[in-house]
Amino acid sequence: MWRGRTAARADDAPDAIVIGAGHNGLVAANLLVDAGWTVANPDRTIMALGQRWSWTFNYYEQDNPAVGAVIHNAGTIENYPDLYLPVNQRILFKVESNDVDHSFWIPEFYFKMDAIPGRTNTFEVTPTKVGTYLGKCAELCGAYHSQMLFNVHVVTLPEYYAYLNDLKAKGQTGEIPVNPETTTVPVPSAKETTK
Ligand SMILES: [Cu+2]
Repeated sequence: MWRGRTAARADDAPDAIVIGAGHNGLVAANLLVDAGWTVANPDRTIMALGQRWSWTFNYYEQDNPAVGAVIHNAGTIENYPDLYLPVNQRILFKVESNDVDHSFWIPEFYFKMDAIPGRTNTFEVTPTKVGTYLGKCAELCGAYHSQMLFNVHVVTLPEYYAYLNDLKAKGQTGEIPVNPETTTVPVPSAKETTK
């Protein structure tokens, strides 16, 4: 198990603290974590599901009276999904793939984790700064790999709940599970012809 801080900044304040269990104890750029490893009592649990070529996020808030449901948000090539994270909360991530190897990457967290079909990789992160960041796929996964972007919003806990309750009101409840049968995010025809 390792505990890493982001690289030193001028104000010496990391954007996030990442905790994981590695095979070799290195704070490596591409950390692989054994399936089944879990953080004890995380504040929040979120699944990041990669597929060609976007991300789906599931927020497991069914036991939390402030939300009371699993909430999902799925992106497409044309509409990058948002990922909301509450500041100063310990967030357990489960990283999954529907099809090929992807890699969940938030460059400003100095961390990425592979999304591999058939296994669950986990890590814990505690964002420590409110802000907006860009997330990416760090594993070349096909024609639209570079479109696998997502917007990361580190917000206060009340703002996080407000966001999830907004999605709940829109009917985005229930888990979108790993499902290799629904692998490919539709490619818009306009983009197809321009590539
Ligand atoms: Cu990818």
